Amino acid sequence: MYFATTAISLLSLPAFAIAQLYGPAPGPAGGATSTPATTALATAATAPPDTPGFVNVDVAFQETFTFHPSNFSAPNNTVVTFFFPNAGLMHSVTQSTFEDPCTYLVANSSTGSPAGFDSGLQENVQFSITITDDQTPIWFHCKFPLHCGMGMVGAINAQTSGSNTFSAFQAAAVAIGANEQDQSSGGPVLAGVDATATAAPSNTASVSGSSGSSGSSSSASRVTATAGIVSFVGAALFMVLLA
Ligand SMILES: *[C@@H]1O[C@H](CO)[C@@H](O)[C@H](O)[C@H]1NC(C)=O
Ligand SMILES: *[C@@H]1O[C@H](CO)[C@@H](O)[C@H](O)[C@H]1NC(C)=O
Ligand SMILES: *[C@@H]1O[C@H](CO)[C@@H](O)[C@H](O)[C@H]1NC(C)=O
Ligand SMILES: [Cu+2]
Repeated sequence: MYFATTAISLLSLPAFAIAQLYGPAPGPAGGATSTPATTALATAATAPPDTPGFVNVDVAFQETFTFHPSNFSAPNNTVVTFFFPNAGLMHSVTQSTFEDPCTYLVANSSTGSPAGFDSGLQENVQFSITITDDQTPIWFHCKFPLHCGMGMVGAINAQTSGSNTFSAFQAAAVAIGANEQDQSSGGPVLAGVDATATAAPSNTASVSGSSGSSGSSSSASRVTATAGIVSFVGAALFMVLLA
């Protein structure tokens, strides 16, 4: 109950408050809630800058329940790579539809539509999709319990005005809130509608699209990320002591 209430109010909190609430997994799913934070933090990865033909997205950007960027355009053949952190909490990149933001897009044999892409629940990996039709919006969410209902969703090539915007999609996810269906198992699924995943998530040192010079800056950002998370863990412990 506490978490559900928190979830609804998260969107109206300032970023630092969200960071303090971004803690261990709320439920037993994943089974890794006892992973020592200090071990997990050592290899946290952040998305390098985009290069032509490649878009890099942070999953759980700065320890918030968001993708960053969460709403962007990408022409045909763009490779979009999602960078999952290793911070003791799993996430996914799971295709859905505008109509059902927090529900995996299953294959439809009567229309011949393939299943949506799905990274499965992951941490400390990278997962890429390739845009195959830039004329149709691509909608996705994180399927870890409660995350979608907290607004952890994204859109690629969404309309910029009218009814089917990214804002409307995210609002629909938040309206579902804690009532989303449990779908934490399954994946990875190498498929997709208007974008296709071609390889399983993996923790590789180099990713297509990241430039050769990103190595040093990425270790610098790791240090920053570690310092930030250490302070948020400290703040969380403080809050526990107060409670
Ligand atoms: C989404 O991104 C597009 C650019 O791709 C932008 O034009 C639009 O205003 C954004 N919409 C929202 C709701 O942020
Ligand atoms: C498949 O598509 C048909 C026609 O659009 C629709 O009526 C049906 O509900 C879909 N089935 C599933 C499982 O989504
Ligand atoms: C991208 O590919 C789709 C599917 O083949 C096609 O319909 C669309 O016109 C292409 N977009 C551009 C800008 O050519
Ligand atoms: Cu998530």
